Amino acid sequence: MKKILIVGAVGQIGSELTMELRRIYGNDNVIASTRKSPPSETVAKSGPFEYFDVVNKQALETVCKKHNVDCIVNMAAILSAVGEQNPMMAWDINMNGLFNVLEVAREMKMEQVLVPSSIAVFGPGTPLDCAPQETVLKPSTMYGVTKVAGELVADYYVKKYGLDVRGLRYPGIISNETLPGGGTTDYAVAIYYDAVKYGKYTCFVKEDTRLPMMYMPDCLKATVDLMQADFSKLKHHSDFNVGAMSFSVKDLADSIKKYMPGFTIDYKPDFRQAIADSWPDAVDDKAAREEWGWKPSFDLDMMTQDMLKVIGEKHKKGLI
Ligand code: AKB
Repeated sequence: MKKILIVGAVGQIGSELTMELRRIYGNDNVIASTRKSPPSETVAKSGPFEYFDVVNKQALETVCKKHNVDCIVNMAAILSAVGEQNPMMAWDINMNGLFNVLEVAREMKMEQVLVPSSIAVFGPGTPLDCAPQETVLKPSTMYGVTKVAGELVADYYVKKYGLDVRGLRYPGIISNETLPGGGTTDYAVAIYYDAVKYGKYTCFVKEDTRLPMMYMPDCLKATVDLMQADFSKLKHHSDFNVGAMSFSVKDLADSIKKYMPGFTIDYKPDFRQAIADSWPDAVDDKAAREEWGWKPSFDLDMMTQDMLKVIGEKHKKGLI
């Protein structure tokens, strides 16, 4: 891979993935892009940056030609909670954006496309205790619908055109660099910020809500490992389950209390409870482990210690 375009480089995963790929492939070889929000100083100063809307195919094509892009990582998406407020916008950005990415990659004969999926593909009918790789995919959110359709479309491009398209079903991602926006699993990030700032947190899902989660360093590793995997060895392409941790909100709060004994939590469940209840507790990621060697590193307490340390330092410096 010579030139990688990251679409959605200002978001939670996109911003950190940009820096990780710049570290691996060189700053000038990773073009960050977004629709309108300005990038962080780190992203803006370390390499090329472009503004365009992924639903505008011509704009995407122009940027790809300008930089001789041969790999697109499409991180632009409307997530589950915001998608329920505006389903048509979720469809437009998630599906039409994806089609543009795949079409431009096909027309320009690119080397690779990475299109993320999510645990949101699961829903009623999926075994919720540990979702298998192959199972019923009947999500109840528009975000989930676009992710199921996205996986199918991506696999179609692999079969029909021989395009190298890959993707993983991200669980809730927890990080301390860029805040997530508009997802159901956002509580697992917000809890750390509120713990540091106020010593307490009001959670929008119930304490026994248990979902699959992953710390950002593992998320970056999973993404890069899949991008670097030997395509000929992959049996799956755009729908890999990737597991790391599975914990309830109570487990999460208890983990924080180990390092901040005064921390308190209360619960005010809202519409996101139903979304969380439709997703599995954990996922079976045997296919990812067998086909490209996936192995996570962080457990809940390791993550909590790191999150509290980094967010605590930011707080002391007045950055949050
Ligand atoms: C969301 O909560 O919508 C996302 C996801 C699990 O894909 N974080």
